[in-house]
Amino acid sequence: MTRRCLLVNPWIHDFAAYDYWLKPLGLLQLGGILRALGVEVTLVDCLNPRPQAGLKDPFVKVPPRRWGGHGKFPRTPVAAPSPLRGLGRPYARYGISPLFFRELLRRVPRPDAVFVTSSMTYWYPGVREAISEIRAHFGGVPVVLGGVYATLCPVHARTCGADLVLPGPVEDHLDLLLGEVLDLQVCLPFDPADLDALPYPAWDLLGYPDQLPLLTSRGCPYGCTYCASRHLYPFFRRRNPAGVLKEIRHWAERLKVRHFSVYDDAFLVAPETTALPLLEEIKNLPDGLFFHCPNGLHLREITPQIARALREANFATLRLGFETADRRRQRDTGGKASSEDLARAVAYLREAGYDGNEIGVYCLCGLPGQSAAEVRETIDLVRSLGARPIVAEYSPIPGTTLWEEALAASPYPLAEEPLFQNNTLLPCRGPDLTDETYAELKRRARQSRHPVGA
Ligand code: B12
Repeated sequence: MTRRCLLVNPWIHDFAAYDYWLKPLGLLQLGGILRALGVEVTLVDCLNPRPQAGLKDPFVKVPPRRWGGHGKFPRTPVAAPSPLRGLGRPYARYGISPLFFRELLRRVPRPDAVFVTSSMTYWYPGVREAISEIRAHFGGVPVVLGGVYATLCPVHARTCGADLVLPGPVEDHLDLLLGEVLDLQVCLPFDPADLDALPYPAWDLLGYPDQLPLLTSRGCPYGCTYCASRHLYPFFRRRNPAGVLKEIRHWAERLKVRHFSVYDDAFLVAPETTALPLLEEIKNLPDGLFFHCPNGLHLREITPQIARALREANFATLRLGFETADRRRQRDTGGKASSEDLARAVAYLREAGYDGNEIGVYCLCGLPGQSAAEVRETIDLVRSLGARPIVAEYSPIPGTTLWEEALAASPYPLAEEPLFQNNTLLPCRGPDLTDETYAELKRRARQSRHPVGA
């Protein structure tokens, strides 16, 4: 008997949210795997305000999309959850209306299981709301929760109403999902440990492939103290460049995708293995494909050859992971990059033809023990090198090396309440990083835009 599964990408509840190349990659990877096994798969995407199942959401306006495949989400003010109420900041649900969600659920044939994904830990209220709606509609159908939040906060995630919380990569749970949840006795036609053998994500279910994410590797060989990559993926594994290229061609032809976002944590690390051969081949693809790197690139790997290859392969959005100009903190957080590495990388990228505004450099702000002066110095250094500083507020993440320090530095109960892990709260800031100083730093970074061509 054919099994049916429903995939749900839940809402975001936050003070602010913007769709920066955000797509539910893990959930649709699961969809691709299930389909390859003959399971019927449907998607309900709370973050997609465009028509779904041929229906329009009459309660929200569809915001325009920007070149490259990003844009605003529909925003509906909602009451902040009680732990955040005292802050007096407006809070909202981003995505479709709950009434439309219910209507979409009504259209879905009763599934054998519902799979819900999760992203930022502090977005769990959207997960909880989605699961409660699913339960009300499909009482008795098992609901399984996975994703980043489920992996980083598995105990807390059990309070969201799912029958099963499965932390970690979905491939680790296939025996359980197929055998126990779906009662399906199948032999996997691929090796789940081989990234090149996994079926493609079921992107055709998405309905608006204005850009699609690519993952050429999992994990990162660096162990930066603020980052959860090691915890999410303990081993650094890469795909074969030929396989990635084939996937790019597939989506460009099948879904007419023109923009791809690279989600890797370490795309450029050891570039001769994947990135360089891939970039060389991308150059030979038909014109009009663009690539975006919203996740910080390792700047030590940027050589003149890599810089030219990125440019020639139409890598239009670059974000470099610099984080701080403070030498001691550079070393103490993992030694990923020095100020000299930044200077070299920016110079090579400029030589390769990138405009200063196209080279976005992440500057972490609000790390435990970090002064406002350090952030200012970092912004100024980036600016002086001819690149664009981007302030990235620190989000304390369970399981990271910096977690204990974060707990000690924060006035909030970060461990008990993931809502306080929200980067926009600057939950670990020191006393000198007042709201006014933070606003001044943001202005300073914004004003750092260079005249075009400079
Ligand atoms: C791409 C990315 C972004 C993109 C897009 C966001 C997105 N798609 O969610 C951008 C650049 C916008 C972004 C922004 C930020 N990000 Co980010 N991002 C990532 C990144 C690199 C990849 C996420 C991803 O899609 N991975 C690929 C897919 C395949 O993985 P996945 O969805 O997790 O799915 C796997 C499993 O979870 C599981 N799974 C998934 N769904 C399901 C469902 C079921 C049922 C099951 C069983 C399993 C399962 O199987 C999949 C295969 O293994 C992660 C790091 C990482 N390695 O995961 C950080 C990460 C999620 N981001 C993080 C942070 C800190 C941020 C920022 C706060 C950074 C900043 N200071 O500005 C901002 C916040 C944005 C906001 N508005 O709040 C943190 C998490 C913070 C937190 N508290 O939760 C992470 C973990 C990185 C880190 N530094 O440690 N991010």
